[in-house]
Amino acid sequence: MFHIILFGPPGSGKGTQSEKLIAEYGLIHLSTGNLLRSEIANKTALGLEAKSVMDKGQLVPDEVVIGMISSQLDAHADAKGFLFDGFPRTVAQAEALDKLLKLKNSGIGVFLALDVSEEELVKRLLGRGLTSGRSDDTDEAVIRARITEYNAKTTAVADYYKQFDKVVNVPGEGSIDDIYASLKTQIDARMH
Ligand code: B4P
Repeated sequence: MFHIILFGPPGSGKGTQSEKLIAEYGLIHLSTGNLLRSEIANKTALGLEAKSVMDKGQLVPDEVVIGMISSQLDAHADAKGFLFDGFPRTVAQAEALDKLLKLKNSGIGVFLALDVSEEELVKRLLGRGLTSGRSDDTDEAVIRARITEYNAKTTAVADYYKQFDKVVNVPGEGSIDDIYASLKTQIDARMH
């Protein structure tokens, strides 16, 4: 099993690159953002709780997100590997993932971190907000709150994986295809 974590701030290109990576490597794509939006669309109790948090640009409680990932891992027990997109976003989520996958020393394949400047992130997300209908993309204050939440709670996740030598930083500005080529080079160097 080879697992990839695609990491980076909101709007760094995780969702965009994930679509291309799963097509290439045949991994199961687990995006906690997509899973949460699907709960919201289906008007579940979990979705109602998540929506009020997401609309403020904050992180959904760890136990909710970990529960969702746990069910997905069970549902895809025969997968050849997972591509985690937007998860883990806290150190508690990272530790829970190790337990769920029964990994020693965070034995994932690679942790790919996309680097993008804050101004570029805001520009991209406001741009997506014009067409996506995502309520967390239309208000610049909410976008800035998501970035603040990332800096406060999520950057520590990269430090967690650094102790196991899993982190590779990849420039996330430039063309989508060039960024994809850089990600692919890093994965191929570790996959075989
Ligand atoms: P996510 O759905 O993970 O969303 P994201 O951070 O906005 O997105 P992503 O990085 O995937 O955006 P993409 O680049 O595809 O999270 C949303 C919310 O859900 C969070 O704020 C939180 O509340 C909650 N949540 C999710 N996971 C959680 C967890 N584990 N724990 C707690 N809460 C959680 O797209 C951005 C835009 O950039 C697009 O318009 C795209 O077209 C564009 N773009 C991409 N690459 C580009 C490039 N190279 N150049 C120019 N534009 C580009």
